[in-house]
Amino acid sequence: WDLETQLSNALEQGDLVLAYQPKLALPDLEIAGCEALMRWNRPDAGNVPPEIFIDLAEMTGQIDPLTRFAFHRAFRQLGEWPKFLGPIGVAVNVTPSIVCNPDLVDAIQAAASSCSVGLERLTVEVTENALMSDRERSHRVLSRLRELGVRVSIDDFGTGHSSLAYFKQIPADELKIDKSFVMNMMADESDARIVEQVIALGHAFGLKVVAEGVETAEVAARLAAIGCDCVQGFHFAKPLAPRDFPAWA
Ligand code: G
Ligand code: MN
Repeated sequence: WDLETQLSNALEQGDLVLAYQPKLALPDLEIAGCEALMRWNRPDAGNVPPEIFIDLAEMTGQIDPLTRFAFHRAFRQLGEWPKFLGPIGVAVNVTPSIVCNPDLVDAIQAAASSCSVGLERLTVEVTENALMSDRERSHRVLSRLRELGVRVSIDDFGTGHSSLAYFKQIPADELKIDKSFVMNMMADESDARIVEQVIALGHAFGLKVVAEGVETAEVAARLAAIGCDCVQGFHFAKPLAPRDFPAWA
């Protein structure tokens, strides 16, 4: 109850911010883009983890303004970063209720045009479960976004409830292998095999494959060896404050 009230004030007070974690292309580790991750800094009470406040926002109807804020802030950020970064793209996460809502398309278009950013610089990340909650509507929204040039990424792949029957018609450009498989792949050969086969599956369907949760150089090297397209994780960078991103780059 307390958090719910605080969350509605947090947006207005500027306590919700985006951190940016780089996505790097293998094998050269060029910056392929970044993922915007929302953080809630409570001045006197410490941070609330995103798993908690995003779920809370989804349950209390506050996810809509939060998502609009994320798109707008992320687009604005692209315009604020120094030119040497080039026209890098940004990925924004959307929840189950949002991906089924046709208003998403208008909100994204409005945010992009008010910041003069092309839609081809945006990736929308959506989990398998979000897609499965209302297949028809999410399919329609994502297909429309792709027509406009937005990339679609299936997040946390391998942990949700999608089936192969649905997979073959998923309107997506990218698969992100869930970090639970990636983090363990040097210790657990089963995880390594899953990662390898998901890469093959993604490529068979013309998708780029990203491994998230890359925490060591060994994992990065192995991913490069088995043909993964992109890596993201603490080994390269934690989610960074906006001004730290160009410094890191
Ligand atoms: O589900 P999604 O991929 O959007 O989750 C991203 C979350 O994973 C972020 O909260 C981010 O801080 C975290 N994360 C990013 N890289 C790593 C990593 O290398 N290891 C771990 N344990 N978590 C990570
Ligand atoms: Mn994500």
